[in-house]
Amino acid sequence: MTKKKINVGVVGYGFMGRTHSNAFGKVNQFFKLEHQPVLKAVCGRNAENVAAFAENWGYESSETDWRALVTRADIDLIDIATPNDSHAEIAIAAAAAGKMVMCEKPLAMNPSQAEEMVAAVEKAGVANMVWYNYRRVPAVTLAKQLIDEGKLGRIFHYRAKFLQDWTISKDIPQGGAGLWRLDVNAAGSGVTGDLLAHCIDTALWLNGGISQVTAMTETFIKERTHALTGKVEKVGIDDASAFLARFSNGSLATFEATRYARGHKALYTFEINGEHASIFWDLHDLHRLQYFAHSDEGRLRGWRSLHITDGDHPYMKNWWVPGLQIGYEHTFIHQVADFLGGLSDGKPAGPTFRDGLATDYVTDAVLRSAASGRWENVS
Ligand code: SOE
Repeated sequence: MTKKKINVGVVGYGFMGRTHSNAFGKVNQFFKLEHQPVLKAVCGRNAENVAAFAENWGYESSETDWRALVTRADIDLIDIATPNDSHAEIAIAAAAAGKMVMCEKPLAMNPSQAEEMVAAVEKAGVANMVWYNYRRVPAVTLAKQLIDEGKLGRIFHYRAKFLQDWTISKDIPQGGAGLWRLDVNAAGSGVTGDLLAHCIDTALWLNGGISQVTAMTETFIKERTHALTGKVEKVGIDDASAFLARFSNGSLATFEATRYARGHKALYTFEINGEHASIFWDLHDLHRLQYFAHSDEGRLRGWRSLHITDGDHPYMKNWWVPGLQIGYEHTFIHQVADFLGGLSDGKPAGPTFRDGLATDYVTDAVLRSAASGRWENVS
Protein backbone atom coordinates (compact mmCIF):
# COMPACT_ATOMS: atom_id res chain seq x y z
CA MET A 1 0.00 0.00 0.00
CA THR A 2 1.33 3.44 -0.88
CA LYS A 3 1.35 5.46 2.28
CA LYS A 4 0.15 9.05 2.50
CA LYS A 5 3.20 11.17 3.22
CA ILE A 6 3.12 13.71 6.06
CA ASN A 7 5.97 16.17 5.66
CA VAL A 8 7.24 17.11 9.10
CA GLY A 9 9.07 20.29 10.09
CA VAL A 10 10.52 20.12 13.60
CA VAL A 11 11.43 23.32 15.46
CA GLY A 12 14.14 22.70 18.06
CA TYR A 13 16.87 20.08 18.17
CA GLY A 14 17.70 19.54 21.83
CA PHE A 15 16.71 16.58 24.00
CA MET A 16 13.08 16.67 22.82
CA GLY A 17 14.05 17.29 19.20
CA ARG A 18 15.91 13.97 19.40
CA THR A 19 13.03 12.02 20.97
CA HIS A 20 10.59 13.36 18.37
CA SER A 21 12.92 12.81 15.40
CA ASN A 22 13.51 9.24 16.52
CA ALA A 23 9.75 8.69 16.78
CA PHE A 24 8.89 10.14 13.36
CA GLY A 25 11.72 8.16 11.79
CA LYS A 26 10.86 4.76 13.32
CA VAL A 27 7.08 4.67 13.58
CA ASN A 28 6.37 3.06 10.20
CA GLN A 29 8.90 0.31 10.74
CA PHE A 30 6.87 -0.99 13.70
CA PHE A 31 3.26 0.17 13.22
CA LYS A 32 1.01 -0.53 10.22
CA LEU A 33 -0.33 2.89 9.37
CA GLU A 34 -1.92 4.62 6.41
CA HIS A 35 0.35 7.67 6.83
CA GLN A 36 4.11 8.02 6.85
CA PRO A 37 6.01 10.97 8.38
CA VAL A 38 8.80 12.33 6.21
CA LEU A 39 11.63 14.17 8.00
CA LYS A 40 11.45 17.18 5.70
CA ALA A 41 13.13 19.92 7.75
CA VAL A 42 14.50 20.76 11.17
CA CYS A 43 14.88 24.31 12.41
CA GLY A 44 17.29 25.89 14.90
CA ARG A 45 19.10 29.22 15.25
CA ASN A 46 22.64 27.91 14.85
CA ALA A 47 23.04 27.03 11.13
CA GLU A 48 26.02 24.72 11.59
CA ASN A 49 24.58 22.78 14.52
CA VAL A 50 21.16 22.38 12.98
CA ALA A 51 22.66 21.20 9.69
CA ALA A 52 24.67 18.58 11.60
CA PHE A 53 21.52 17.48 13.44
CA ALA A 54 19.65 17.26 10.13
CA GLU A 55 22.32 15.04 8.66
CA ASN A 56 22.51 12.79 11.71
CA TRP A 57 18.75 12.18 11.83
CA GLY A 58 18.14 12.07 8.09
CA TYR A 59 16.28 15.34 7.54
CA GLU A 60 16.11 16.53 3.93
CA SER A 61 16.83 20.14 4.88
CA SER A 62 17.40 22.58 7.73
CA GLU A 63 16.20 26.10 8.49
CA THR A 64 17.32 28.81 10.89
CA ASP A 65 14.04 30.77 11.03
CA TRP A 66 10.88 29.02 12.23
CA ARG A 67 8.75 31.66 10.46
CA ALA A 68 10.17 30.48 7.14
CA LEU A 69 9.53 26.87 8.10
CA VAL A 70 5.87 27.29 9.06
CA THR A 71 5.00 28.93 5.76
CA ARG A 72 6.83 26.39 3.58
CA ALA A 73 4.36 24.87 1.12
CA ASP A 74 6.02 21.46 1.40
CA ILE A 75 5.42 21.14 5.18
CA ASP A 76 2.24 19.48 6.49
CA LEU A 77 2.99 19.24 10.20
CA ILE A 78 4.91 21.55 12.51
CA ASP A 79 6.37 19.88 15.56
CA ILE A 80 7.43 22.21 18.39
CA ALA A 81 10.36 21.03 20.50
CA THR A 82 11.53 24.43 21.73
CA PRO A 83 11.57 25.98 25.23
CA ASN A 84 8.14 26.88 26.58
CA ASP A 85 8.28 30.63 25.85
CA SER A 86 8.05 30.07 22.08
CA HIS A 87 5.33 27.39 21.97
CA ALA A 88 2.40 29.78 21.57
CA GLU A 89 3.84 31.99 18.85
CA ILE A 90 4.99 29.06 16.73
CA ALA A 91 1.80 27.02 17.21
CA ILE A 92 -0.51 29.93 16.39
CA ALA A 93 1.47 30.81 13.24
CA ALA A 94 1.56 27.15 12.17
CA ALA A 95 -2.19 26.75 12.64
CA ALA A 96 -2.81 29.98 10.70
CA ALA A 97 -0.74 28.51 7.88
CA GLY A 98 -2.99 25.43 7.91
CA LYS A 99 -0.39 23.04 9.33
CA MET A 100 -1.06 20.24 11.81
CA VAL A 101 0.70 21.03 15.09
CA MET A 102 2.36 18.85 17.70
CA CYS A 103 3.77 20.68 20.71
CA GLU A 104 6.07 19.76 23.61
CA LYS A 105 4.65 19.97 27.12
CA PRO A 106 3.59 22.06 28.94
CA LEU A 107 1.40 23.52 26.22
CA ALA A 108 2.04 27.15 27.22
CA MET A 109 3.53 29.53 29.77
CA ASN A 110 0.06 30.20 31.27
CA PRO A 111 -3.61 29.36 30.62
CA SER A 112 -4.41 32.49 28.63
CA GLN A 113 -1.66 31.65 26.11
CA ALA A 114 -2.87 28.05 26.03
CA GLU A 115 -6.45 29.24 25.37
CA GLU A 116 -5.20 31.22 22.36
CA MET A 117 -3.40 28.12 21.07
CA VAL A 118 -6.52 25.99 21.43
CA ALA A 119 -8.57 28.65 19.65
CA ALA A 120 -6.00 28.82 16.82
CA VAL A 121 -5.91 25.07 16.07
CA GLU A 122 -9.65 24.66 16.47
CA LYS A 123 -10.41 27.64 14.20
CA ALA A 124 -8.01 26.30 11.58
CA GLY A 125 -9.42 22.78 11.99
CA VAL A 126 -5.94 21.26 12.11
CA ALA A 127 -4.95 18.09 13.97
CA ASN A 128 -3.07 18.86 17.18
CA MET A 129 -1.40 17.06 20.05
CA VAL A 130 0.75 17.74 23.14
CA TRP A 131 3.68 15.44 23.90
CA TYR A 132 2.68 14.05 27.30
CA ASN A 133 4.48 10.84 26.46
CA TYR A 134 4.03 8.91 29.72
CA ARG A 135 0.40 8.11 28.85
CA ARG A 136 1.89 5.76 26.30
CA VAL A 137 4.09 3.65 28.49
CA PRO A 138 2.31 0.30 27.93
CA ALA A 139 1.93 -0.25 31.70
CA VAL A 140 0.31 3.19 32.10
CA THR A 141 -2.03 2.55 29.16
CA LEU A 142 -2.94 -0.77 30.77
CA ALA A 143 -3.75 1.09 33.99
CA LYS A 144 -6.16 3.24 31.95
CA GLN A 145 -7.80 0.13 30.48
CA LEU A 146 -8.21 -1.48 33.92
CA ILE A 147 -9.77 1.68 35.38
CA ASP A 148 -12.12 2.13 32.41
CA GLU A 149 -13.20 -1.52 32.71
CA GLY A 150 -14.18 -0.83 36.32
CA LYS A 151 -11.61 -3.20 37.83
CA LEU A 152 -10.75 -0.69 40.56
CA GLY A 153 -14.36 0.31 41.22
CA ARG A 154 -14.85 3.61 42.98
CA ILE A 155 -11.53 5.44 43.30
CA PHE A 156 -10.63 6.88 46.70
CA HIS A 157 -7.00 7.96 46.40
CA TYR A 158 -4.51 9.14 43.74
CA ARG A 159 -0.91 9.66 44.80
CA ALA A 160 1.77 10.89 42.38
CA LYS A 161 5.30 12.17 42.58
CA PHE A 162 8.11 13.09 40.21
CA LEU A 163 11.50 13.41 41.90
CA GLN A 164 14.83 14.55 40.48
CA ASP A 165 18.11 15.86 41.96
CA TRP A 166 19.94 17.67 39.16
CA THR A 167 19.73 21.30 40.35
CA ILE A 168 20.97 20.96 43.93
CA SER A 169 24.32 22.68 43.27
CA LYS A 170 24.14 26.46 43.61
CA ASP A 171 26.84 26.73 40.93
CA ILE A 172 24.52 25.59 38.14
CA PRO A 173 23.62 28.67 36.07
CA GLN A 174 20.12 29.47 34.86
CA GLY A 175 19.15 30.11 31.24
CA GLY A 176 20.63 29.22 27.88
CA ALA A 177 20.39 26.08 25.77
CA GLY A 178 20.71 23.32 28.38
CA LEU A 179 19.41 25.19 31.40
CA TRP A 180 16.41 27.19 30.19
CA ARG A 181 14.21 25.09 32.55
CA LEU A 182 15.74 27.12 35.42
CA ASP A 183 14.88 30.47 33.82
CA VAL A 184 11.34 31.57 34.60
CA ASN A 185 11.19 33.75 31.49
CA ALA A 186 11.81 30.73 29.25
CA ALA A 187 10.03 28.06 31.29
CA GLY A 188 7.07 29.91 32.87
CA SER A 189 7.48 27.93 36.10
CA GLY A 190 9.79 25.32 37.60
CA VAL A 191 8.87 21.79 38.55
CA THR A 192 5.15 22.65 38.53
CA GLY A 193 5.07 23.09 34.75
CA ASP A 194 7.91 20.69 33.98
CA LEU A 195 7.32 17.65 36.20
CA LEU A 196 3.95 18.01 37.94
CA ALA A 197 2.44 18.71 34.50
CA HIS A 198 3.27 15.11 33.53
CA CYS A 199 1.69 13.78 36.75
CA ILE A 200 -1.39 15.95 36.20
CA ASP A 201 -1.85 14.93 32.56
CA THR A 202 -1.72 11.25 33.51
CA ALA A 203 -4.05 11.84 36.46
CA LEU A 204 -6.68 13.72 34.44
CA TRP A 205 -6.59 10.94 31.86
CA LEU A 206 -6.86 8.12 34.40
CA ASN A 207 -9.13 9.66 37.02
CA GLY A 208 -10.98 12.63 35.45
CA GLY A 209 -11.03 16.31 36.35
CA ILE A 210 -9.49 18.03 39.38
CA SER A 211 -11.75 20.62 41.00
CA GLN A 212 -9.66 22.17 43.82
CA VAL A 213 -6.06 22.31 44.99
CA THR A 214 -4.02 23.61 47.89
CA ALA A 215 -0.30 23.89 47.27
CA MET A 216 3.09 24.92 48.54
CA THR A 217 6.19 25.67 46.50
CA GLU A 218 9.77 26.57 47.43
CA THR A 219 12.78 28.00 45.65
CA PHE A 220 15.76 26.68 47.58
CA ILE A 221 18.48 28.49 45.62
CA LYS A 222 17.35 32.11 45.38
CA GLU A 223 19.99 33.49 42.98
CA ARG A 224 21.96 31.96 40.12
CA THR A 225 24.24 33.32 37.42
CA HIS A 226 22.31 33.75 34.19
CA ALA A 227 24.06 31.95 31.35
CA LEU A 228 23.02 34.59 28.81
CA THR A 229 23.75 37.81 30.75
CA GLY A 230 26.63 36.50 32.91
CA LYS A 231 25.00 38.29 35.89
CA VAL A 232 23.77 36.84 39.17
CA GLU A 233 19.99 37.07 38.92
CA LYS A 234 17.01 36.18 41.09
CA VAL A 235 15.65 32.69 40.46
CA GLY A 236 11.96 32.88 39.53
CA ILE A 237 11.10 29.20 39.25
CA ASP A 238 9.78 26.81 41.88
CA ASP A 239 12.37 24.16 42.79
CA ALA A 240 9.83 22.02 44.64
CA SER A 241 6.04 21.92 44.51
CA ALA A 242 3.51 19.83 46.39
CA PHE A 243 -0.25 19.94 46.46
CA LEU A 244 -3.38 18.28 47.74
CA ALA A 245 -6.26 17.94 45.31
CA ARG A 246 -9.89 16.94 45.10
CA PHE A 247 -11.02 15.18 41.94
CA SER A 248 -14.53 15.76 40.59
CA ASN A 249 -15.28 12.06 41.23
CA GLY A 250 -14.77 12.63 44.96
CA SER A 251 -11.33 11.04 45.26
CA LEU A 252 -8.48 12.73 47.12
CA ALA A 253 -4.95 13.20 45.84
CA THR A 254 -1.43 14.18 46.78
CA PHE A 255 1.13 15.31 44.20
CA GLU A 256 4.79 16.19 44.74
CA ALA A 257 7.66 17.20 42.44
CA THR A 258 11.15 18.40 43.20
CA ARG A 259 14.63 18.67 41.72
CA TYR A 260 16.13 18.39 45.23
CA ALA A 261 15.52 14.72 46.10
CA ARG A 262 19.13 13.52 46.28
CA GLY A 263 19.47 10.12 44.63
CA HIS A 264 16.42 10.36 42.38
CA LYS A 265 16.90 11.06 38.67
CA ALA A 266 13.40 10.74 37.22
CA LEU A 267 11.35 8.89 39.80
CA TYR A 268 7.83 9.33 38.48
CA THR A 269 5.43 7.11 40.42
CA PHE A 270 1.69 6.95 40.94
CA GLU A 271 -0.56 4.79 43.08
CA ILE A 272 -4.33 4.59 42.77
CA ASN A 273 -6.48 2.97 45.43
CA GLY A 274 -9.97 1.83 44.47
CA GLU A 275 -12.76 -0.05 46.17
CA HIS A 276 -11.80 -3.39 44.54
CA ALA A 277 -8.18 -2.99 43.53
CA SER A 278 -5.06 -0.80 43.63
CA ILE A 279 -2.44 0.03 41.03
CA PHE A 280 1.14 1.25 41.42
CA TRP A 281 3.55 2.29 38.65
CA ASP A 282 7.17 3.51 38.71
CA LEU A 283 9.01 5.06 35.75
CA HIS A 284 12.31 3.51 36.91
CA ASP A 285 10.68 0.10 36.38
CA LEU A 286 8.42 1.24 33.58
CA HIS A 287 7.60 -2.15 32.09
CA ARG A 288 5.93 -3.35 35.31
CA LEU A 289 2.51 -2.59 36.76
CA GLN A 290 1.88 -3.53 40.39
CA TYR A 291 -1.71 -4.68 40.90
CA PHE A 292 -3.62 -5.75 44.00
CA ALA A 293 -7.09 -7.28 43.61
CA HIS A 294 -9.24 -7.80 46.67
CA SER A 295 -11.23 -10.46 44.76
CA ASP A 296 -8.23 -12.83 44.74
CA GLU A 297 -8.56 -15.90 46.95
CA GLY A 298 -7.63 -14.80 50.48
CA ARG A 299 -4.65 -17.13 50.94
CA LEU A 300 -3.07 -15.94 47.68
CA ARG A 301 -4.08 -12.28 47.89
CA GLY A 302 -1.20 -9.85 47.48
CA TRP A 303 0.44 -7.35 45.17
CA ARG A 304 1.14 -8.86 41.72
CA SER A 305 4.03 -7.53 39.68
CA LEU A 306 2.83 -7.70 36.08
CA HIS A 307 5.53 -7.72 33.40
CA ILE A 308 3.95 -5.70 30.60
CA THR A 309 5.63 -7.29 27.61
CA ASP A 310 3.04 -9.67 26.20
CA GLY A 311 1.26 -9.39 22.88
CA ASP A 312 -2.06 -8.60 24.53
CA HIS A 313 -0.59 -5.69 26.48
CA PRO A 314 -1.04 -2.21 24.94
CA TYR A 315 1.33 -1.53 22.00
CA MET A 316 3.45 -4.63 22.69
CA LYS A 317 2.41 -6.72 19.69
CA ASN A 318 4.24 -4.16 17.54
CA TRP A 319 7.57 -4.85 19.22
CA TRP A 320 9.65 -7.95 19.91
CA VAL A 321 8.45 -11.19 21.47
CA PRO A 322 6.78 -11.70 24.87
CA GLY A 323 9.13 -11.12 27.79
CA LEU A 324 11.33 -8.57 26.00
CA GLN A 325 11.07 -5.00 27.18
CA ILE A 326 10.85 -1.61 25.54
CA GLY A 327 11.71 1.79 27.06
CA TYR A 328 11.39 5.55 27.22
CA GLU A 329 11.89 6.35 23.53
CA HIS A 330 9.07 3.99 22.53
CA THR A 331 6.49 6.17 24.30
CA PHE A 332 7.18 8.88 21.71
CA ILE A 333 6.87 6.38 18.86
CA HIS A 334 3.50 5.29 20.30
CA GLN A 335 2.42 8.89 20.42
CA VAL A 336 3.17 9.42 16.73
CA ALA A 337 1.47 6.10 15.87
CA ASP A 338 -1.68 7.17 17.69
CA PHE A 339 -1.59 10.66 16.17
CA LEU A 340 -1.37 9.17 12.66
CA GLY A 341 -4.02 6.57 13.53
CA GLY A 342 -6.29 9.43 14.55
CA LEU A 343 -5.86 11.03 11.12
CA SER A 344 -7.03 7.81 9.49
CA ASP A 345 -10.03 7.02 11.64
CA GLY A 346 -11.09 10.63 12.26
CA LYS A 347 -10.87 10.21 16.04
CA PRO A 348 -8.14 12.60 17.21
CA ALA A 349 -5.81 10.95 19.71
CA GLY A 350 -5.18 12.81 22.96
CA PRO A 351 -3.77 14.71 24.57
CA THR A 352 -5.02 17.40 22.21
CA PHE A 353 -4.28 21.08 22.81
CA ARG A 354 -7.59 21.24 24.68
CA ASP A 355 -6.35 18.47 27.02
CA GLY A 356 -3.04 20.34 27.41
CA LEU A 357 -5.03 23.44 28.39
CA ALA A 358 -6.80 21.39 31.10
CA THR A 359 -3.39 20.53 32.58
CA ASP A 360 -2.31 24.17 32.38
CA TYR A 361 -5.45 25.16 34.33
CA VAL A 362 -4.39 22.81 37.12
CA THR A 363 -0.74 23.97 37.22
CA ASP A 364 -2.02 27.56 37.27
CA ALA A 365 -4.28 26.78 40.25
CA VAL A 366 -1.29 25.14 42.00
CA LEU A 367 0.85 28.25 41.55
CA ARG A 368 -2.04 30.53 42.58
CA SER A 369 -2.62 28.47 45.71
CA ALA A 370 1.07 28.46 46.63
CA ALA A 371 1.00 32.27 46.40
CA SER A 372 -2.31 32.81 48.23
CA GLY A 373 -1.89 30.08 50.85
CA ARG A 374 -5.52 29.06 50.23
CA TRP A 375 -7.47 26.34 48.42
CA GLU A 376 -8.00 27.44 44.81
CA ASN A 377 -10.60 26.26 42.30
CA VAL A 378 -9.37 24.91 38.96
CA SER A 379 -10.78 26.95 36.04
C1 SOE B 1 13.38 17.54 33.10
O1 SOE B 1 14.60 17.09 33.56
C2 SOE B 1 12.75 16.52 32.17
O2 SOE B 1 13.59 16.36 31.08
C3 SOE B 1 11.39 16.99 31.71
O3 SOE B 1 11.46 18.22 31.01
C4 SOE B 1 10.75 15.93 30.86
O4 SOE B 1 9.47 16.32 30.44
C5 SOE B 1 10.66 14.66 31.71
O5 SOE B 1 10.05 13.64 30.97
C6 SOE B 1 12.03 14.23 32.16
O6 SOE B 1 12.61 15.29 32.86
